[in-house]
Amino acid sequence: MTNNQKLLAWVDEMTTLCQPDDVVWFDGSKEQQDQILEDLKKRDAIITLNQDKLPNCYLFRSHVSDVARVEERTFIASASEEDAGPTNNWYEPTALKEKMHALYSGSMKGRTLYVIPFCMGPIDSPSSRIGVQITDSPYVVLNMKIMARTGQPVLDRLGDDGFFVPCLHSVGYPLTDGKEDVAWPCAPMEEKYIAHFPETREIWSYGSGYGGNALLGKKCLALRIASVMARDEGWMAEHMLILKLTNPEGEVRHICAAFPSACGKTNLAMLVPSLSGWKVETIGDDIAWLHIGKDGRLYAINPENGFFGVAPGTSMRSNPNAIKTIGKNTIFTNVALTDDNEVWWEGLSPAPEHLIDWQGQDWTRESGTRAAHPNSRFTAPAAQCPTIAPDWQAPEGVPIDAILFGGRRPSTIPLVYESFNWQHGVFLGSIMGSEVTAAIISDQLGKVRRDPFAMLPFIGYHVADYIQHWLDMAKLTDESKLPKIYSVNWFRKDEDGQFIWPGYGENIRVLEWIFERTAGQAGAKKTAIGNVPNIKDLNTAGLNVSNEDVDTLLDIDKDAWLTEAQSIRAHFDSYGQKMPQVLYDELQGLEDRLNDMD
Ligand code: OXD
Ligand code: MN
Repeated sequence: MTNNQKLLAWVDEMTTLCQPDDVVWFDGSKEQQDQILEDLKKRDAIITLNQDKLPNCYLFRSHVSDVARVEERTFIASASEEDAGPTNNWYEPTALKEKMHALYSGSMKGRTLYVIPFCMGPIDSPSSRIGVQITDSPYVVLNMKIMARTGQPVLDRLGDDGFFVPCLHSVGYPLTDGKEDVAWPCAPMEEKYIAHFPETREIWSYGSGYGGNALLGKKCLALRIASVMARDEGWMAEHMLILKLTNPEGEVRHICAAFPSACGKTNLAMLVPSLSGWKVETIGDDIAWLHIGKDGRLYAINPENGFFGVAPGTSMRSNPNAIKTIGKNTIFTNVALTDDNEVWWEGLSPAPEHLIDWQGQDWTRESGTRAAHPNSRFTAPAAQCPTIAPDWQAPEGVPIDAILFGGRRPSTIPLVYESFNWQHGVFLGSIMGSEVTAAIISDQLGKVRRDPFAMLPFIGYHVADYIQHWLDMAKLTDESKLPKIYSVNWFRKDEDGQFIWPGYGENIRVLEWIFERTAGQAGAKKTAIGNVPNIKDLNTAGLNVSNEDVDTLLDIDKDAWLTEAQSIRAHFDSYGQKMPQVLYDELQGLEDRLNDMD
């Protein structure tokens, strides 16, 4: 198995602390997975789905209180509070370890402690990083098997003295003194801690079994801890999809795109183009690790091995490739169950007469409640995606030609525009935001919630230092070799509140313009905010949108932008003294150019 003394000693130490009944090293084998499934079935903690329609697919229902990432219980425990910055919850590391030590003490009584060696990124990629997760959740083991490369090949790569990020996880529900288990064990909210120790590269998670709180390779390692490693080592860990775009002539470009949640990242990564001859292939749908390659260009790998996608809204219309991906070997969490033992969620298809909802209750169309939880998920192997790029696991990654920053902005922000240069592009990333809609927080309606680089909950250090790191990347190479940077906005609305742009497959028209800009072909007009396509520069053939509406989508409203600039200044100010001065210079430049407009 392994001779890595550090790993063996850590597992011993954690076993003594957590006091499980058993210790199992997860080797990734089918036998071990089958054993885990059997154990879960015995205690009614898993629902076997219709194996003819959905082979090797299972459904889990979480506890009602454990349904999403808990940002208010997520901590960056850096040695100094200043290093966590204004956007993270900070906790003094020694005090936090003491507190959590007490919680972990005996927390796995009556349970099995699993050791999961995992690799974020292809096993043979120099850009990959290894973690080892200790967990008492069999659900986590099954999900980690899909989301990361796991088992013996990881230990082989780790070797006797390789580096790994120790990731300790317990659901926080010890079966002390014969206490009965429940289907979804977890701890009360005030006992949940999702803790990151950036200096020592450690992750300690306690009390939650769900998603990013518990599958520690994803947000905790591949974003929060990796963002710190990336700053120290001169690379970037970003909340971005990666796609491969091929034009009708067979030429290829690679694009990374960052969007806040609920903006259709997975849909864009698996886009079905409405223009014939164009092809989109998927490399990743959530996270990109970017390194400068030998030729000075920026290369991306997808550190993940699967998709942990939001189910509601996913359908044959919105994302047929996702639907095809999740037809087998998939774990569903908190979706509804049909009378045929299949799955259903809002937006999939017209609602059936009868369902069992995500809490296990009978549901009919008259119930007036949601049958699937809004954050219900599928966990599916990336290799099953019909559009997965053949080279999605290339160890060196793929060279990135363009980076897109997007958000949900009903007004002001045009469909697409291009930054003048890298520094201006970093400015575009730093001002990203999404308008708050009635579905979220009503007292903030219409306000823009800023989410720089879509990384707000995922930066493992001070947000201003993170932005400085983006600026510094240009010093590591010749700037002309870096990707061009774009702002996109599919979500402009008209006076009646209707979306102007059809989105989905029609977004290929925007990608086409970007493709051609990277080839120095398509035209654009230089404006106060950046380079914006003229209407003739966009391919509108066969598009069911009037020229007047396309004009609106590309228009720059001086007054709206001056108001936007004020809101950006307040946003920058809220990040304190450390904000790089060049960003204020960019803001001033924007205001000056706007004031020069007629
Ligand atoms: C995710 C998220 O689950 O961004 O990917 O929250
Ligand atoms: Mn995400």
